[in-house]
Amino acid sequence: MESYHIHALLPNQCGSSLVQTIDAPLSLVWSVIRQFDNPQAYKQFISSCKMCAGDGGIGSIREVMISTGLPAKTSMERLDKLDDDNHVMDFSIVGGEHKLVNYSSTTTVQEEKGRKCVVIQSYVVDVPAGSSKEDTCLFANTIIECNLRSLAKVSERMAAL
Ligand code: A8S
Repeated sequence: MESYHIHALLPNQCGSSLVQTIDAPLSLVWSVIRQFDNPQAYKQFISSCKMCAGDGGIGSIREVMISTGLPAKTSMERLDKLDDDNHVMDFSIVGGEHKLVNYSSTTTVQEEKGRKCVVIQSYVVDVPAGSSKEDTCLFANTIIECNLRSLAKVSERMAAL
């Protein structure tokens, strides 16, 4: 499972991986993550999302509108992998108005003891000219940490129903 998160980094790139334990069954958590056409199901900072190509399968493209207050307006994102057997999803950012150029990420879910699971999200992104690896990763990590905490909340609420 860890091997999904090993990404080669070019000299001008940085990356990281974030881990979240969730007190809900894997099948439920995966059902929330896998909906490429509905990232707002758990991601923060998104005001809306529209599909530009595909219907949520591999190769689909979505355009995500970002809420005000962030240094970003839109993001065009392509679904690169959706593996329902191993619970792995990859997507890349292919355009938009923001500073995460060449961003690509992998999200996996694994079962833990009990009714728990562990979600790992890793990514690679270009470091923009005039910025440092540390600042670029800190920015992306902050967003992803918020999203993973939100995924945990949403899933745990659903699991309690
Ligand atoms: C994800 C991860 C990230 C999304 C970032 C890091 C983003 O959607 C936001 C602000 C930005 O400046 C970049 O898994 C971008 O979605 C909230 C628009 C890409």
